[in-house]
Amino acid sequence: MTAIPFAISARHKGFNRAEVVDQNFIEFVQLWNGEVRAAPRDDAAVLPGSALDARGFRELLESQLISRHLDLMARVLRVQNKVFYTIGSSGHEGNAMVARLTRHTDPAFLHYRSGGFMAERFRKIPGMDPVMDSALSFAASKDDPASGGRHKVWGSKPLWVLPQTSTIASHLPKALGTAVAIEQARRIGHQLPIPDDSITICSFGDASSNHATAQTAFNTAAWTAYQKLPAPVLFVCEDNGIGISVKTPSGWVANNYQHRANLDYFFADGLDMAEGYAQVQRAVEHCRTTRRPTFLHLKTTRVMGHAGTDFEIEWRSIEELFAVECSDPLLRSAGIALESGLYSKDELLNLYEATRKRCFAAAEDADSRHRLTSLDDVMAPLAPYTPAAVKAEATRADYAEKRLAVFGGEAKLPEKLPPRHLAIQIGQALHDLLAKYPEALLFGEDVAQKGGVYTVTKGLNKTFKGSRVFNTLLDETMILGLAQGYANMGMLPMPEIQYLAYFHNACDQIRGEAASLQFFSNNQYRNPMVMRVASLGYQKGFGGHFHNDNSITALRDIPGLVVGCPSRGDDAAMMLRTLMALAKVDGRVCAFLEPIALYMTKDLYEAGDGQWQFEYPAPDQAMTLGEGRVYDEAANDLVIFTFGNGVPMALRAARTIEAELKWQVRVVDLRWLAPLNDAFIAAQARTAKRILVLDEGRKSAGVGEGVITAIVEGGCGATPLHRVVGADTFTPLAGAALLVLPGEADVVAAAKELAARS
Ligand SMILES: Cc1ncc(C[n+]2csc(CCOP(=O)(O)OP(=O)(O)O)c2C)c(N)n1
Ligand SMILES: [Mg+2]
Repeated sequence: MTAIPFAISARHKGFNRAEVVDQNFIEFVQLWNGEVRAAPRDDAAVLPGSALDARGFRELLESQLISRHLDLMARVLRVQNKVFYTIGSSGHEGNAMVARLTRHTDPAFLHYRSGGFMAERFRKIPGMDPVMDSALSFAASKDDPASGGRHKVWGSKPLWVLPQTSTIASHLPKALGTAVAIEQARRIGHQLPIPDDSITICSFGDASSNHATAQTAFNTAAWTAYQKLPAPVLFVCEDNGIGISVKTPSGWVANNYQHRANLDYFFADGLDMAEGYAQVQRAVEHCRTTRRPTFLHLKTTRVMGHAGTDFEIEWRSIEELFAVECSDPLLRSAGIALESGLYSKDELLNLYEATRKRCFAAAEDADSRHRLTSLDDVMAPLAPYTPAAVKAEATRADYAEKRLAVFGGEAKLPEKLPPRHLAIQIGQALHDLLAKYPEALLFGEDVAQKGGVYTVTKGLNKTFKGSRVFNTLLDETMILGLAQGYANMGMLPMPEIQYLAYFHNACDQIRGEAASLQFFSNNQYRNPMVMRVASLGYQKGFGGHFHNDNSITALRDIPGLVVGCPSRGDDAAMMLRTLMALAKVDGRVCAFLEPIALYMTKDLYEAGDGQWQFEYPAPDQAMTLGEGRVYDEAANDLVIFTFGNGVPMALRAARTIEAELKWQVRVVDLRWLAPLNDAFIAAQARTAKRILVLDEGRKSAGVGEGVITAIVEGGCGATPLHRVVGADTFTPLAGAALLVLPGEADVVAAAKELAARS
């Protein structure tokens, strides 16, 4: 190995380390006086002892240089407002080896320092141009093929690079989920969009490896392999020894992962392609052939700081900076190029400058293209909705044979049976949907043999078997990561979250990840799913806050997410059909909130009246997104807007109000909580003399706030209005719970208050 002259970097004490790194390369080549050790232009075995041949090395070097010059270009053009992102890949260009040794059909979930990887992967499809495509992304151009100008992401539809968010480690669960899905497809007879022996690649930094979201993926990968189940994921930890300004303790990554059972550790020198290539190759081959989770510890460095805004010279010593800059892998690559005789000094410098020119030219071209200039343009891929196709899909009932088999004959079809309550009808609807969609999967904690805590999923595991209905390990982040993985592979996942309170510790998997994929990929990638969540308060079985969480605020503001909440069994069945159709047709991420307290509710007014049981809707029945249910449309003395537990509560209160105030009361079940149907709400409000908003959630940031806004903005702000809503508190155990949640008496009292006002 040619020694890298420390003196080169040391002579540059400038503030702009990008310029220093750039100059280092040029001077390194100019001053190189090593010996040419291989026969010049020897195409085979250029690098003694290396698996790399001449062509391989040339192409990798070219990819590394493209990545480097994209970084350098970004630093220059950022200040001219032609480029809007300066987190670079400099020092990590060795990851190009991972791209070369894998296939473009191996789904990749990449660290933000993946310029080298991308440039190399672009070679896999002739005619693609990594420089122009990347420049368009840097410039936030509408023509950016990855995100349509929404973000600088590493992404490509033809190259199977699913764009990632900046939330470090958040992509590890879905990368593992995709690996699990690749294997599970065979077991459920699902045709994969990629070859059966594909692996997934997931890269991240050394500091990120400590994150809880990374750890859950490592743990689940090992948990899977421990049971001898395949999980062909290649975790690539790009270890540059630092996270922004915090150093990773020396040796920590190796120490932490070298001996983890069922996570097979490999090391590769990403700073030196002569050494590293065969090491990366071993890891990739191990992952592909054994189908075991593989941890590739790739040694990298970080030159030019964390981002363009990171002036390292302000917070670390110049000696340390010099040392880091001397470990620049491009200097090592230049050394290999020269000592192998593959390039003369002039040829190498010419290539270096030609690549610079190419990157600047592409950037100038990108700067002249369209940008996103209207809100409609920005939002176009966020929440696709094709109502006619969704309706056709939701009401498609061409699976009669399968239904007969699942339910056990004509007479046992649920629509032929007497009216039933919510839990039963959700179970029946899930049977129907698993019959309708062979690619649908249902999974979560305790959902299989036990049928869930409330037996809603009872029988599904028996009917559809363990590869379609199964228990997961106890980890909500991973449940939702798995869901994204299955969806990435074209399946229709229905993950269950056991209680709404426990959604919150995995919220980012929906908020930051699943719901954002269509947006950041310009709708080229979709991860459709229907997440079922046992939700809300008032239940008599389990008390206390965590089984009675009444806040859906964390779901309401997630862009693009659909949230539905039925109050009765027939609505639940029809809503589920629509949600699955939204997922299938438009790729939407959906949440289905099941009010636990209504699971077993059979009666409405009096014990034994059976009035909260309904006939199961035939499979060609569904409801439209946003369509509410109105009880007593003609009544207008008082209109109560509500959802979930509030619906039967409002209907009971309405009886008292009718008796005591002689008002005709209309109850409006919103059913869809996100997006709220503002037009529907306003239309109902317009014909109301008085309005109550009954929201079982909390006062702050609850659904009620949205309903009132829709009423006011719909022009009905002058109508006497009152809100009945939960308190801003956690829910206590036992009877005290009813002090914080709205009750029937509160609804009646609120109506009387309105009466006193008018
Ligand atoms: C969840 C989360 N927390 C914090 C950040 C801010 N942040 C961005 S990069 C970074 C350091 C990551 O270091 P490392 O994983 O070693 O990657 P490197 O940048 O060194 O390649 C931090 C803290 C983030 N993006 N996401
Ligand atoms: Mg790091």
